[in-house]
Amino acid sequence: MDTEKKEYRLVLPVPMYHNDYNIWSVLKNCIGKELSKITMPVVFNEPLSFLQRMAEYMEYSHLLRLALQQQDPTTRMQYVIGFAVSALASNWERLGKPFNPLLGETYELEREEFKIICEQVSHHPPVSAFHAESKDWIFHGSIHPKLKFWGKSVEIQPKGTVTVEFPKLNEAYTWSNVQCCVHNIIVGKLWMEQCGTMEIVNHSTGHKAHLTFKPAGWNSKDLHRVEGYITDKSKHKLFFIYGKWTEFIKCTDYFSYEEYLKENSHKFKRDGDKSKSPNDSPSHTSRKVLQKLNSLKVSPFKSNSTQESMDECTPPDIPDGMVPKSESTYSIDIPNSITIWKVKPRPMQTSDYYQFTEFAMSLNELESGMDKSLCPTDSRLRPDIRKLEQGDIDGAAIEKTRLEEKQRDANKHRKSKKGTEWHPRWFNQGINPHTKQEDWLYNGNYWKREYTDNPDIF
Ligand code: CLR
Repeated sequence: MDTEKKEYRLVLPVPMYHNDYNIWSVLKNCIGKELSKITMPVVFNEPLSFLQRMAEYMEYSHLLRLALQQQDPTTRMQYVIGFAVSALASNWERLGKPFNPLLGETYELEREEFKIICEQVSHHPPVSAFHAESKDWIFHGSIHPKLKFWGKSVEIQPKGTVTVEFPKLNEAYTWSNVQCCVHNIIVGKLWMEQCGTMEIVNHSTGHKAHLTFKPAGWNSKDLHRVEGYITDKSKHKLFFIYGKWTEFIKCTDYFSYEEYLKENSHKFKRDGDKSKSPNDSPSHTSRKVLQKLNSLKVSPFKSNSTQESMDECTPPDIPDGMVPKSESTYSIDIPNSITIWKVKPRPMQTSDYYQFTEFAMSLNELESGMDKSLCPTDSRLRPDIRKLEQGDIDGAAIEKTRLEEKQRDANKHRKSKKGTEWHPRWFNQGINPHTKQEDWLYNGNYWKREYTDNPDIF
């Protein structure tokens, strides 16, 4: 048996090419278009496919093992919260665009504690499905990232739910990820935040976690903050959860939190007053953007966006081009708290490697022996991603165009011939028994490693 601990690569083969292209110069011609249909120059990409990016949810999967070790469903919920939030941590400062997976592309990852298989199951709309399992848990879901372009920011909603199952306990949890906003598309340095609410439901016991990912405000005190509580089935608040999705998640009992609030109420009042300053209204920022958009004869609010999503992640009052700084002095520590999750530091040279985490660095590695076992549609075998990873930008661009054209031709061919519709190989569309909603469910066959009739997508 394999007793030796496997070692994975810690950096990419070459440092990235730092481009000084302006993203606005590409996107200004694309307002109103569906962003998944826009071909972006390869210099805006990071050398990973979105399927590999999805596998990054697994970085802290040991939290699911810890969850299962807890006797009490409320403490299990705490670790599931830790897992759900930690899954988003690798997004911090990652502003490269992962490659759009090709229809039928797959990605597998086998690690000590788990294995995961991902497949691009639909191209328009783009839907990526995944199924991960260990001896203790199953984690699966599908993601359909919907991009909306507001002018100075891009809003990405990862539609779809994810499910964690603990078969030994007959317990299942589901939630949906919050939306992500990329700011400063027109001028300044890009930055990103995740905001909105996340509700994690334990379908067996009725416990719920209600988490709010806060948008950065004027004084940036809330940048990256996550806050919320756990309730039982009769909606009693049991625990208070707080932290930052980029750093840590802590938990304390709800009584300690209320006591803490009472004792510190003077602090919070002052902060609240400040944020309601009367001269918050139409900022210099938005006026400038509107002028710019007017001159292009487009309305930032006319695209196919809805008002409802506008409310979740309102453009912050941060002056154009500026990046909010997280205020480290404002660090709450509430009595009786325990730390559920803490982020691992990024590798030293991360800024020369697309801000990758150590885990991300290893995802496109062709490990020894893989050439024999890998499914021929695996992301690791994509020539455009490999070329970008090796620093060959021109080669990557040529390959990317070739693959996209090849995909278009194949689609056209299938459309013109009856009985040749596309069917994913490892997932079937079905109803998620917990949410009763449509989902993509794994058919259990991938790891048999019988890869015949592979579509020729590369
Ligand atoms: C965020 C976490 C979600 C799943 C998800 C879906 C789409 C991803 C997004 C995450 C992170 C940001 C992302 C986006 C697709 C494109 C965008 C990678 C992982 C990058 C930053 C590209 C932005 C380029 C614009 C400026 C055009 O659960």
